[in-house]
Amino acid sequence: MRVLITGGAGFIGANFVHSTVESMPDADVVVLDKLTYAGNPKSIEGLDRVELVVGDIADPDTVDPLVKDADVVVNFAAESHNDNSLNDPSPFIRTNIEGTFRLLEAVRRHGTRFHHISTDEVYGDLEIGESRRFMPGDPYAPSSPYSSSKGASDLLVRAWVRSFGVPATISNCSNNYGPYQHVEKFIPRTITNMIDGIRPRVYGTGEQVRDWIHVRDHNTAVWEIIDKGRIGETYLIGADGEKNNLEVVQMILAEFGREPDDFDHVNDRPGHDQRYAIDNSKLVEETGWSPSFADFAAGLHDTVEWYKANEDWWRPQKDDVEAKYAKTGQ
Ligand code: NAD
Ligand code: TDX
Repeated sequence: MRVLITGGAGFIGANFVHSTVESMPDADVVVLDKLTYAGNPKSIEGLDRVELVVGDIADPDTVDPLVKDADVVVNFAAESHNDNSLNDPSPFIRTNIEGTFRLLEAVRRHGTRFHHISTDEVYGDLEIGESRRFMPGDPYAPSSPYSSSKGASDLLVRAWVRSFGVPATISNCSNNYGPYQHVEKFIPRTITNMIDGIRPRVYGTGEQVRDWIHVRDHNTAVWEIIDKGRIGETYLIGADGEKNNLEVVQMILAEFGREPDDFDHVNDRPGHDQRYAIDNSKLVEETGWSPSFADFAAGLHDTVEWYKANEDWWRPQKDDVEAKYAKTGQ
């Protein structure tokens, strides 16, 4: 089996490449990745049966021959950071919308199985304290240029299934954590700040809730959907991991033996989504999937250890990221 993994040098894609070669001895993997600031070839270095092609999903001449040779295409490639989308939305439109369109046109030509990776942020946000969680049929109500571009990409996939019979599925997952995540994101930023002796930065009140899932659990769910999911369907991936940002920062402070108030409140994110929470019952009922990293504290501890042990991986990104945040007072 030949698997084309777009965005396979990024955080979730690289973890997916690792778990695919570990669990599928008959799979050959081709990674198509533009190696933007967020892509790091070191994340997939030295793996057998993995070929890296450096290129853009929005370039049809690059995409077509790779899709032609693939049995399945899994699309992780995206601009993925909300804060960046507030500073400059344009790459989000090109990669997330036009890039998905180009992939869809190629899978339409070649009849290739396509799985599109998306986010729970397409549904907007929930109120802190309410019990409701996102369901697959909820209306789209994205808040940021990032989440609206992901919402647009999902709608293209749905239309290509309905109008052209493209064999595609979509998954919308909650916040991932684990190894190989770029230090611009909340958990790795906080961990690497601690390593560098910088106090963690909490946007606004810090009462916002995210539904954390270990990246390995996200990826086992993706393979379950590729194997057992119904074409044209949307599956929500989440592992009952709701925590507010203050709780997460305080757990990381405790990992470093620091006091629970040893952090700073900084400028809030404009349009900051308040709460995400996933109802995963459709995924569980249809595929039998269950998470293996149910203990967030243990998963977070392992993640802290990974960043301590892999400073050579993240160090080159760190100064640029902090310089960018300094401009917005964050
Ligand atoms: P990431 O930013 O770490 O990685 C994205 C990868 O895509 C990078 O390797 C980058 O070089 C590559 N890329 C960007 N533009 C490209 C282009 N035009 N052509 C080819 N490659 C390109 O992102 P991530 O956190 O791994 O997210 C992967 C996917 O999962 C995204 O679609 C994102 O929306 C979705 N998602 C992420 C999370 C999360 O918590 N990180 C949660 C739910 C869904
Ligand atoms: O330093 C920080 N301090 C802070 O309080 C940073 C970087 C973030 N935050 C807050 C903002 C959010 O409430 O932490 C929360 C998480 O922030 P991010 O890591 O930027 O993630 P989020 O905006 O929730 O989006 C993530 O999950 C959904 C991914 O980046 C998206 O790609 C995915 O779709």
